[in-house]
Amino acid sequence: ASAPTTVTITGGGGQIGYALMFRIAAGDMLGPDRPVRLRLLEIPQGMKAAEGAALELQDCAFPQLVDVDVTDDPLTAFSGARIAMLVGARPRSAGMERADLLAANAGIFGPQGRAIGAVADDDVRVVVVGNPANTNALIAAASAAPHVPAERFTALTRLDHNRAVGRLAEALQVPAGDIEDVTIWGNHSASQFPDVAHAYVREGVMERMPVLEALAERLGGTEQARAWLDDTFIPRVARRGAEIIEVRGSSSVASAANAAIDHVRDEQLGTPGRTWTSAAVVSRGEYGVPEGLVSSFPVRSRGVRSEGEGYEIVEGLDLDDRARRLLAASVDELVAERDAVRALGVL
Ligand code: NAX
Repeated sequence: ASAPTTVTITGGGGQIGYALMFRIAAGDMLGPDRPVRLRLLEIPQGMKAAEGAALELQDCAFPQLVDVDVTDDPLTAFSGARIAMLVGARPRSAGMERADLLAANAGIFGPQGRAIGAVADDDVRVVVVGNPANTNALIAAASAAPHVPAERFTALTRLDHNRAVGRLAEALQVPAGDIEDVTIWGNHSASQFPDVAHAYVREGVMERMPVLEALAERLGGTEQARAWLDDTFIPRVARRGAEIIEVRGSSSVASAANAAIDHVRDEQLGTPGRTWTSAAVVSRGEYGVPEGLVSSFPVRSRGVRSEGEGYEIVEGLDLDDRARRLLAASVDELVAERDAVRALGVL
């Protein structure tokens, strides 16, 4: 058997942590034949919940789960971590200003980034789930430098991506697995731009039809399809988190954990065929997104077998004026978040 892969989950006593760890231990993320060691990081108030979850993990007797540690010390939690899933964050409380929220989270993601730089595996991959995810990833990456290259840090927009796929599948009455090459651009926030201009619906083994054409067929014309995208699809995807809270009475948990698993699995094992998915990764200036920002892009991975492999931005897609405007608006928000963090002296 191969050596166990160490996966560190922060916020292991929280809701998403609870929904994540059983699926990881069951092999849903790295495959059924890769042994896993889980490390759960919590703050003192969350330790009991995480310890209880660890007891339940033992009671599952998962064949691939080698060990579970629960700790409130980042240096212990990230020691040897190959995969770090940063879920625990400071939520926005009533009346909290954006600058206070960013400062509180800088106080979490700065030290965690430093700990990752100090003790994680040389080839660690980090995904930030805790909000504001893009900017928290930026802070963690800056804090891990120079030990870990910034490209190893990503933020989760796969839930937005999966939500967009789900909406299209529903509208077109096809299985979600038949929708390909949707893109989420920008920030994981209401300003995100879910883009279907390059997306297809698979029809049989060899055929695929542009989503826009399929929508036009169903809705009675291209104009109707465009109106549906602008007035229904984009706002509903961007506001889906709020919709879940309204209907369910609690925020997205299982779907968020599922998206985090999809994100890590596709990076580690590779995206299928020539299709792509969405993830927030460090920009090198692609599509006019300022260098260094952590923004959502269309990405592919051929899997991580050696250092430096992982998500790569799909380049060369044509963006029309409307798409450029929508992306720029979300990027402006990322710039404002980065500048607010800089003003705090964090970056
Ligand atoms: P919970 O409040 O249930 O759990 C968070 C846990 O993190 C708590 O147990 C808390 O004690 C712990 N924690 C806080 N600070 C910590 C620190 N410094 N080190 C370690 N642990 C710490 O929230 P949950 O529902 O699990 O959501 C977690 C985060 O995911 C939130 O920030 C939430 O906004 C974010 N989300 C991000 C999504 C995305 O797509 N990127 C979607 C779902 C979710 O909203």
